[in-house]
Amino acid sequence: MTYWYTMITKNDILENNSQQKALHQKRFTPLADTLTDQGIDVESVLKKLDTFQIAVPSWALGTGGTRFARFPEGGEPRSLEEKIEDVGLLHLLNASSNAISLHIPWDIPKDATAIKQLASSHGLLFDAVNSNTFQDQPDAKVSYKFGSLCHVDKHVRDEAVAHNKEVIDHGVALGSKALTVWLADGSSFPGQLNFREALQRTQDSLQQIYDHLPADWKVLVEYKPYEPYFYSMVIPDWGTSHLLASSLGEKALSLVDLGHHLPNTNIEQIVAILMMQKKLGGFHFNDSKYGDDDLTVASIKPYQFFLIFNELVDGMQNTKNPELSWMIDASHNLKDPIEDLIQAIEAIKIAYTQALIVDRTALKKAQSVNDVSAAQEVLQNAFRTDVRALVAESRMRMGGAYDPLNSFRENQIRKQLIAKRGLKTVATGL
Ligand code: RM4
Ligand code: MN
Ligand code: MN
Repeated sequence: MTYWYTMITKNDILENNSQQKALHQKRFTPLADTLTDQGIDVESVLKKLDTFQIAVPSWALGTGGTRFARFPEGGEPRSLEEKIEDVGLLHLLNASSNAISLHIPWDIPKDATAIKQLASSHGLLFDAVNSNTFQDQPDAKVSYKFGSLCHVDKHVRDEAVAHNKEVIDHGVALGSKALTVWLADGSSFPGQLNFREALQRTQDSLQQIYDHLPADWKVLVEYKPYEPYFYSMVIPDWGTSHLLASSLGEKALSLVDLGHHLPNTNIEQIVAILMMQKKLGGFHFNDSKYGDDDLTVASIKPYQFFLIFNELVDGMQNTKNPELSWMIDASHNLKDPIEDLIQAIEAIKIAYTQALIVDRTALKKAQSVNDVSAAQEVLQNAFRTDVRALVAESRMRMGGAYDPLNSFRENQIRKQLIAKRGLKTVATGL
Protein backbone atom coordinates (compact mmCIF):
# COMPACT_ATOMS: atom_id res chain seq x y z
CA MET A 1 0.00 0.00 0.00
CA THR A 2 1.23 3.51 -0.81
CA TYR A 3 0.79 6.36 1.60
CA TRP A 4 1.53 10.05 1.51
CA TYR A 5 4.48 9.52 3.76
CA THR A 6 6.28 7.08 1.48
CA MET A 7 8.84 9.89 1.56
CA ILE A 8 9.68 8.46 4.94
CA THR A 9 9.73 4.71 4.69
CA LYS A 10 11.03 2.04 6.99
CA ASN A 11 14.14 1.91 4.79
CA ASP A 12 14.80 5.63 5.17
CA ILE A 13 14.62 5.15 8.91
CA LEU A 14 16.99 2.20 8.87
CA GLU A 15 19.42 4.04 6.66
CA ASN A 16 19.42 7.10 8.89
CA ASN A 17 19.85 4.87 11.95
CA SER A 18 22.94 3.30 10.44
CA GLN A 19 24.39 6.78 9.88
CA GLN A 20 23.86 7.49 13.58
CA LYS A 21 25.35 4.18 14.68
CA ALA A 22 28.75 5.46 15.82
CA LEU A 23 27.26 8.35 17.76
CA HIS A 24 24.72 6.03 19.38
CA GLN A 25 27.35 3.49 20.41
CA LYS A 26 29.38 6.27 22.00
CA ARG A 27 26.44 7.02 24.27
CA PHE A 28 24.98 3.57 24.74
CA THR A 29 28.09 1.52 25.58
CA PRO A 30 29.21 3.48 28.67
CA LEU A 31 25.62 3.60 29.93
CA ALA A 32 25.17 -0.15 29.52
CA ASP A 33 28.53 -0.73 31.26
CA THR A 34 27.63 1.52 34.21
CA LEU A 35 24.26 -0.17 34.65
CA THR A 36 25.83 -3.63 34.39
CA ASP A 37 28.35 -2.62 37.08
CA GLN A 38 25.38 -1.67 39.26
CA GLY A 39 24.03 -5.21 38.88
CA ILE A 40 21.30 -4.34 36.37
CA ASP A 41 20.46 -6.82 33.63
CA VAL A 42 20.43 -4.41 30.69
CA GLU A 43 19.04 -7.02 28.28
CA SER A 44 15.98 -7.64 30.41
CA VAL A 45 15.32 -3.90 30.74
CA LEU A 46 15.55 -3.61 26.94
CA LYS A 47 13.14 -6.53 26.47
CA LYS A 48 10.54 -4.82 28.66
CA LEU A 49 10.96 -1.58 26.72
CA ASP A 50 10.73 -3.33 23.34
CA THR A 51 7.19 -4.52 24.00
CA PHE A 52 5.94 -1.40 25.76
CA GLN A 53 3.14 0.28 23.79
CA ILE A 54 1.20 3.45 24.48
CA ALA A 55 -2.13 4.22 22.81
CA VAL A 56 -2.71 7.55 21.10
CA PRO A 57 -6.10 9.25 21.41
CA SER A 58 -7.85 10.13 18.18
CA TRP A 59 -8.68 13.57 19.62
CA ALA A 60 -5.03 14.56 20.15
CA LEU A 61 -4.02 14.72 16.50
CA GLY A 62 -5.43 18.16 15.89
CA THR A 63 -4.55 21.46 17.50
CA GLY A 64 -6.22 21.94 20.84
CA GLY A 65 -7.42 25.26 22.11
CA THR A 66 -8.61 27.12 25.13
CA ARG A 67 -12.05 28.62 25.57
CA PHE A 68 -10.53 31.82 24.14
CA ALA A 69 -8.90 30.73 20.92
CA ARG A 70 -7.46 28.01 18.74
CA PHE A 71 -4.39 28.49 16.56
CA PRO A 72 -4.15 25.55 14.12
CA GLU A 73 -0.98 24.95 12.15
CA GLY A 74 -2.68 23.20 9.27
CA GLY A 75 -2.54 19.70 7.85
CA GLU A 76 -4.80 18.33 10.59
CA PRO A 77 -6.48 15.00 9.90
CA ARG A 78 -9.89 15.53 8.30
CA SER A 79 -11.23 12.05 8.88
CA LEU A 80 -10.80 8.96 10.99
CA GLU A 81 -8.73 7.47 8.16
CA GLU A 82 -6.30 10.40 8.33
CA LYS A 83 -6.11 10.16 12.11
CA ILE A 84 -5.12 6.52 11.69
CA GLU A 85 -2.46 7.60 9.18
CA ASP A 86 -1.03 10.02 11.74
CA VAL A 87 -0.85 7.37 14.46
CA GLY A 88 0.67 5.01 11.87
CA LEU A 89 3.37 7.60 11.21
CA LEU A 90 4.05 7.97 14.92
CA HIS A 91 4.33 4.22 15.29
CA LEU A 92 6.65 4.05 12.30
CA LEU A 93 8.93 6.59 13.97
CA ASN A 94 8.88 5.37 17.56
CA ALA A 95 7.72 1.71 17.38
CA SER A 96 5.81 2.32 20.62
CA SER A 97 2.35 3.54 19.73
CA ASN A 98 0.61 0.58 18.18
CA ALA A 99 -2.94 1.51 19.19
CA ILE A 100 -5.48 4.27 18.73
CA SER A 101 -8.20 5.17 21.20
CA LEU A 102 -11.42 6.48 19.68
CA HIS A 103 -13.90 8.98 21.07
CA ILE A 104 -17.50 8.36 19.99
CA PRO A 105 -19.35 10.13 18.36
CA TRP A 106 -16.36 12.21 17.18
CA ASP A 107 -14.94 9.16 15.41
CA ILE A 108 -17.71 6.79 14.39
CA PRO A 109 -16.27 4.38 11.82
CA LYS A 110 -18.51 4.23 8.76
CA ASP A 111 -17.15 0.88 7.70
CA ALA A 112 -15.64 -0.96 10.66
CA THR A 113 -14.06 -3.70 8.55
CA ALA A 114 -12.32 -1.22 6.23
CA ILE A 115 -11.13 0.89 9.20
CA LYS A 116 -9.80 -2.20 10.93
CA GLN A 117 -7.93 -3.17 7.78
CA LEU A 118 -6.48 0.30 7.38
CA ALA A 119 -5.31 0.27 11.01
CA SER A 120 -3.75 -3.13 10.71
CA SER A 121 -1.91 -2.10 7.52
CA HIS A 122 -0.14 0.43 9.82
CA GLY A 123 0.38 -2.22 12.52
CA LEU A 124 -2.27 -0.61 14.73
CA LEU A 125 -4.88 -2.00 17.10
CA PHE A 126 -7.85 -0.31 18.77
CA ASP A 127 -7.42 0.60 22.41
CA ALA A 128 -10.26 1.63 24.75
CA VAL A 129 -13.27 3.35 23.18
CA ASN A 130 -14.49 6.51 24.93
CA SER A 131 -18.07 7.64 25.33
CA ASN A 132 -19.12 11.27 25.26
CA THR A 133 -22.00 12.45 27.41
CA PHE A 134 -20.47 15.85 28.06
CA GLN A 135 -21.74 17.46 24.85
CA ASP A 136 -25.16 17.53 23.22
CA GLN A 137 -25.14 16.16 19.70
CA PRO A 138 -26.98 18.11 16.96
CA ASP A 139 -29.76 15.49 16.68
CA ALA A 140 -30.08 14.87 20.45
CA LYS A 141 -33.59 14.55 21.87
CA VAL A 142 -32.45 15.26 25.43
CA SER A 143 -29.78 17.51 26.91
CA TYR A 144 -26.80 16.71 29.13
CA LYS A 145 -26.74 20.25 30.49
CA PHE A 146 -27.56 18.93 33.97
CA GLY A 147 -25.69 15.65 33.76
CA SER A 148 -25.99 12.31 32.04
CA LEU A 149 -25.78 9.06 34.03
CA CYS A 150 -26.67 10.98 37.21
CA HIS A 151 -29.50 13.03 35.71
CA VAL A 152 -32.74 13.45 37.68
CA ASP A 153 -34.74 12.64 34.52
CA LYS A 154 -34.81 8.97 33.60
CA HIS A 155 -35.11 9.77 29.88
CA VAL A 156 -31.74 11.48 29.95
CA ARG A 157 -30.15 8.62 31.89
CA ASP A 158 -31.60 6.10 29.44
CA GLU A 159 -30.18 8.07 26.51
CA ALA A 160 -26.74 8.19 28.14
CA VAL A 161 -26.83 4.46 28.94
CA ALA A 162 -27.89 3.67 25.36
CA HIS A 163 -25.02 5.81 24.03
CA ASN A 164 -22.48 3.94 26.15
CA LYS A 165 -23.87 0.62 24.95
CA GLU A 166 -23.53 1.80 21.33
CA VAL A 167 -19.94 2.81 22.01
CA ILE A 168 -19.25 -0.72 23.28
CA ASP A 169 -20.81 -2.12 20.08
CA HIS A 170 -18.59 0.10 17.90
CA GLY A 171 -15.61 -1.09 19.93
CA VAL A 172 -16.56 -4.74 19.50
CA ALA A 173 -16.63 -4.28 15.72
CA LEU A 174 -13.10 -2.86 15.84
CA GLY A 175 -11.60 -5.42 18.21
CA SER A 176 -11.31 -3.02 21.15
CA LYS A 177 -11.48 -4.54 24.65
CA ALA A 178 -12.39 -1.66 26.95
CA LEU A 179 -14.77 1.24 27.44
CA THR A 180 -13.52 4.36 29.20
CA VAL A 181 -16.20 6.41 30.90
CA TRP A 182 -15.42 9.97 31.89
CA LEU A 183 -18.44 11.73 33.33
CA ALA A 184 -18.73 15.47 33.24
CA ASP A 185 -21.65 15.14 35.69
CA GLY A 186 -21.68 17.46 38.66
CA SER A 187 -23.01 20.74 39.98
CA SER A 188 -21.81 24.31 40.02
CA PHE A 189 -23.80 25.60 42.98
CA PRO A 190 -24.57 24.29 46.46
CA GLY A 191 -28.03 22.80 46.63
CA GLN A 192 -28.15 22.04 42.89
CA LEU A 193 -27.68 18.30 43.32
CA ASN A 194 -28.42 15.77 46.04
CA PHE A 195 -24.95 14.17 46.31
CA ARG A 196 -26.16 10.82 47.60
CA GLU A 197 -28.97 10.41 45.08
CA ALA A 198 -26.77 11.57 42.18
CA LEU A 199 -24.15 8.94 43.00
CA GLN A 200 -26.84 6.27 43.44
CA ARG A 201 -28.32 7.07 40.02
CA THR A 202 -24.84 7.02 38.48
CA GLN A 203 -24.15 3.63 39.99
CA ASP A 204 -27.46 2.23 38.67
CA SER A 205 -26.78 3.62 35.17
CA LEU A 206 -23.22 2.28 35.16
CA GLN A 207 -24.55 -1.14 36.17
CA GLN A 208 -26.70 -1.24 33.02
CA ILE A 209 -23.65 -0.36 30.92
CA TYR A 210 -21.56 -2.94 32.77
CA ASP A 211 -24.14 -5.63 32.02
CA HIS A 212 -23.70 -4.91 28.29
CA LEU A 213 -19.93 -5.57 28.38
CA PRO A 214 -18.68 -8.66 26.52
CA ALA A 215 -17.02 -11.27 28.75
CA ASP A 216 -13.46 -10.22 27.84
CA TRP A 217 -14.07 -6.47 28.19
CA LYS A 218 -13.34 -3.96 30.93
CA VAL A 219 -14.90 -0.66 31.84
CA LEU A 220 -12.49 2.00 33.08
CA VAL A 221 -13.97 4.65 35.35
CA GLU A 222 -12.23 8.02 35.26
CA TYR A 223 -12.49 10.67 38.02
CA LYS A 224 -11.91 14.40 38.12
CA PRO A 225 -12.25 16.90 41.00
CA TYR A 226 -13.72 19.83 39.08
CA GLU A 227 -14.52 21.06 35.55
CA PRO A 228 -16.80 21.41 33.74
CA TYR A 229 -18.68 21.86 37.01
CA PHE A 230 -17.11 23.92 39.73
CA TYR A 231 -18.83 23.03 42.98
CA SER A 232 -19.04 19.22 42.85
CA MET A 233 -18.35 16.35 40.49
CA VAL A 234 -20.23 13.07 40.89
CA ILE A 235 -16.95 11.10 40.57
CA PRO A 236 -14.46 13.60 42.00
CA ASP A 237 -11.68 11.30 43.19
CA TRP A 238 -10.10 7.85 43.11
CA GLY A 239 -12.04 6.80 46.20
CA THR A 240 -15.39 7.34 44.49
CA SER A 241 -14.12 5.72 41.28
CA HIS A 242 -12.89 2.73 43.30
CA LEU A 243 -16.18 2.49 45.17
CA LEU A 244 -18.11 2.36 41.88
CA ALA A 245 -15.66 -0.08 40.26
CA SER A 246 -15.87 -2.37 43.29
CA SER A 247 -19.65 -2.34 43.38
CA LEU A 248 -19.92 -2.99 39.63
CA GLY A 249 -17.73 -6.09 39.55
CA GLU A 250 -14.47 -7.57 38.39
CA LYS A 251 -14.55 -6.05 34.91
CA ALA A 252 -14.72 -2.51 36.30
CA LEU A 253 -11.49 -0.71 37.18
CA SER A 254 -10.35 2.81 37.99
CA LEU A 255 -8.51 4.99 35.50
CA VAL A 256 -5.99 7.58 36.63
CA ASP A 257 -5.68 10.69 34.47
CA LEU A 258 -2.66 12.62 35.73
CA GLY A 259 -4.35 15.99 35.25
CA HIS A 260 -7.40 15.05 37.30
CA HIS A 261 -6.08 15.83 40.77
CA LEU A 262 -5.93 18.90 42.93
CA PRO A 263 -2.43 20.42 43.13
CA ASN A 264 0.10 18.43 45.19
CA THR A 265 -1.99 15.27 45.39
CA ASN A 266 0.24 12.24 45.97
CA ILE A 267 -0.66 10.41 42.75
CA GLU A 268 1.99 7.73 43.22
CA GLN A 269 0.30 6.68 46.46
CA ILE A 270 -3.07 6.43 44.71
CA VAL A 271 -1.43 4.19 42.09
CA ALA A 272 0.03 1.95 44.81
CA ILE A 273 -3.27 1.59 46.67
CA LEU A 274 -5.33 0.88 43.57
CA MET A 275 -2.83 -1.77 42.44
CA MET A 276 -2.87 -3.35 45.89
CA GLN A 277 -6.65 -3.64 45.43
CA LYS A 278 -6.17 -5.02 41.86
CA LYS A 279 -8.31 -2.14 40.66
CA LEU A 280 -6.04 0.04 38.55
CA GLY A 281 -7.21 -0.32 34.95
CA GLY A 282 -5.29 2.28 33.06
CA PHE A 283 -3.64 5.60 32.70
CA HIS A 284 -4.16 8.86 30.89
CA PHE A 285 -0.75 10.48 30.59
CA ASN A 286 -0.26 14.23 30.55
CA ASP A 287 1.17 16.83 32.92
CA SER A 288 -0.35 19.68 34.83
CA LYS A 289 0.65 22.70 36.82
CA TYR A 290 -2.74 23.88 38.05
CA GLY A 291 -5.57 21.62 36.91
CA ASP A 292 -6.57 19.59 33.88
CA ASP A 293 -3.95 21.46 31.86
CA ASP A 294 -3.31 18.54 29.47
CA LEU A 295 0.33 19.57 28.99
CA THR A 296 3.04 17.30 27.60
CA VAL A 297 3.91 14.34 29.83
CA ALA A 298 6.71 15.16 32.31
CA SER A 299 7.17 18.69 30.97
CA ILE A 300 6.34 20.21 34.38
CA LYS A 301 6.96 17.58 37.07
CA PRO A 302 9.36 14.90 35.79
CA TYR A 303 10.31 13.67 39.27
CA GLN A 304 6.71 13.09 40.26
CA PHE A 305 6.23 11.26 36.97
CA PHE A 306 9.19 9.02 37.74
CA LEU A 307 7.81 8.32 41.24
CA ILE A 308 4.50 7.29 39.68
CA PHE A 309 6.30 4.89 37.33
CA ASN A 310 8.29 3.59 40.26
CA GLU A 311 5.00 2.54 41.92
CA LEU A 312 3.69 1.15 38.64
CA VAL A 313 6.75 -1.05 38.18
CA ASP A 314 6.64 -2.16 41.83
CA GLY A 315 2.92 -2.93 41.45
CA MET A 316 3.44 -4.83 38.18
CA GLN A 317 6.12 -6.95 39.87
CA ASN A 318 4.48 -7.49 43.25
CA THR A 319 0.69 -7.35 42.90
CA LYS A 320 -1.95 -9.25 40.96
CA ASN A 321 -3.28 -6.06 39.36
CA PRO A 322 -4.53 -6.83 35.82
CA GLU A 323 -2.57 -5.63 32.81
CA LEU A 324 -2.77 -1.87 32.43
CA SER A 325 -4.00 0.14 29.50
CA TRP A 326 -1.59 3.00 28.75
CA MET A 327 -2.82 6.04 26.97
CA ILE A 328 -1.89 9.64 26.31
CA ASP A 329 -4.60 12.22 26.98
CA ALA A 330 -3.18 15.63 26.22
CA SER A 331 -4.13 18.69 24.26
CA HIS A 332 -1.62 20.43 22.04
CA ASN A 333 -2.34 24.06 21.50
CA LEU A 334 1.14 25.54 21.10
CA LYS A 335 3.17 22.70 19.61
CA ASP A 336 2.68 20.62 16.51
CA PRO A 337 0.44 17.77 17.79
CA ILE A 338 2.65 15.08 16.26
CA GLU A 339 5.83 16.59 17.71
CA ASP A 340 4.13 16.84 21.10
CA LEU A 341 3.08 13.19 20.94
CA ILE A 342 6.63 12.17 19.99
CA GLN A 343 7.92 14.03 23.06
CA ALA A 344 5.22 12.48 25.28
CA ILE A 345 6.01 8.93 24.25
CA GLU A 346 9.72 9.54 24.77
CA ALA A 347 9.04 10.97 28.25
CA ILE A 348 6.93 7.95 29.20
CA LYS A 349 9.62 5.52 28.06
CA ILE A 350 12.32 7.44 29.92
CA ALA A 351 10.36 7.32 33.19
CA TYR A 352 9.56 3.63 32.67
CA THR A 353 13.23 2.84 32.06
CA GLN A 354 14.32 4.81 35.12
CA ALA A 355 11.76 2.92 37.21
CA LEU A 356 13.06 -0.38 35.82
CA ILE A 357 16.63 0.42 36.92
CA VAL A 358 15.68 1.23 40.53
CA ASP A 359 17.66 -1.05 42.84
CA ARG A 360 14.65 -2.62 44.54
CA THR A 361 16.70 -4.83 46.83
CA ALA A 362 18.57 -1.82 48.19
CA LEU A 363 15.33 0.13 48.52
CA LYS A 364 13.68 -2.70 50.48
CA LYS A 365 16.71 -2.94 52.72
CA ALA A 366 16.70 0.80 53.40
CA GLN A 367 12.99 0.74 54.17
CA SER A 368 13.33 -2.23 56.52
CA VAL A 369 15.78 -0.34 58.76
CA ASN A 370 14.19 3.10 58.32
CA ASP A 371 17.25 4.41 56.52
CA VAL A 372 15.54 7.40 54.95
CA SER A 373 18.67 8.87 53.33
CA ALA A 374 19.58 5.58 51.69
CA ALA A 375 16.05 5.16 50.32
CA GLN A 376 16.21 8.62 48.77
CA GLU A 377 19.64 7.84 47.27
CA VAL A 378 18.28 4.70 45.61
CA LEU A 379 15.40 6.53 43.95
CA GLN A 380 17.38 9.57 42.93
CA ASN A 381 20.23 7.49 41.57
CA ALA A 382 17.78 5.99 39.07
CA PHE A 383 16.08 9.31 38.34
CA ARG A 384 19.37 11.08 37.72
CA THR A 385 20.60 8.46 35.27
CA ASP A 386 20.38 9.64 31.68
CA VAL A 387 18.71 6.60 30.09
CA ARG A 388 17.96 8.15 26.70
CA ALA A 389 20.51 5.97 24.90
CA LEU A 390 18.83 2.86 26.31
CA VAL A 391 15.44 4.04 25.05
CA ALA A 392 17.00 4.77 21.63
CA GLU A 393 18.64 1.33 21.55
CA SER A 394 15.30 -0.37 22.15
CA ARG A 395 13.53 1.82 19.61
CA MET A 396 16.07 1.04 16.90
CA ARG A 397 15.92 -2.68 17.66
CA MET A 398 12.19 -2.47 17.05
CA GLY A 399 12.72 -0.68 13.72
CA GLY A 400 11.97 2.84 14.94
CA ALA A 401 14.00 5.99 14.33
CA TYR A 402 17.12 6.93 16.28
CA ASP A 403 15.62 10.38 16.88
CA PRO A 404 11.90 10.47 15.94
CA LEU A 405 11.48 14.23 16.44
CA ASN A 406 14.43 14.95 14.22
CA SER A 407 13.17 12.54 11.54
CA PHE A 408 9.78 14.23 11.62
CA ARG A 409 11.43 17.62 11.09
CA GLU A 410 14.10 16.58 8.58
CA ASN A 411 11.51 14.92 6.40
CA GLN A 412 9.29 18.00 6.58
CA ILE A 413 6.27 15.91 7.41
CA ARG A 414 4.06 18.81 8.53
CA LYS A 415 4.73 20.57 5.26
CA GLN A 416 3.68 17.42 3.40
CA LEU A 417 0.54 17.15 5.51
CA ILE A 418 -0.41 20.74 4.79
CA ALA A 419 0.19 20.17 1.08
CA LYS A 420 -2.06 17.12 1.13
CA ARG A 421 -4.78 18.18 3.55
CA GLY A 422 -4.73 21.94 3.40
CA LEU A 423 -4.00 24.76 5.79
CA LYS A 424 -7.48 25.22 7.16
CA THR A 425 -8.41 21.67 8.16
CA VAL A 426 -9.88 21.03 11.58
CA ALA A 427 -9.76 17.68 13.34
CA THR A 428 -12.71 16.63 15.49
CA GLY A 429 -12.08 16.74 19.19
CA LEU A 430 -11.82 19.38 21.85
C1 RM4 B 1 -11.64 14.87 29.85
C2 RM4 B 1 -11.10 13.51 30.26
C3 RM4 B 1 -11.41 12.44 29.29
C4 RM4 B 1 -11.33 12.85 27.86
C5 RM4 B 1 -11.97 14.19 27.62
C6 RM4 B 1 -11.80 14.64 26.18
O1 RM4 B 1 -11.08 15.88 30.63
O2 RM4 B 1 -9.73 13.58 30.51
O3 RM4 B 1 -10.56 11.34 29.47
O4 RM4 B 1 -12.07 11.89 27.17
O5 RM4 B 1 -11.42 15.14 28.50
MN1 MN C 1 -8.61 11.63 30.52
MN1 MN D 1 -8.88 15.52 31.28
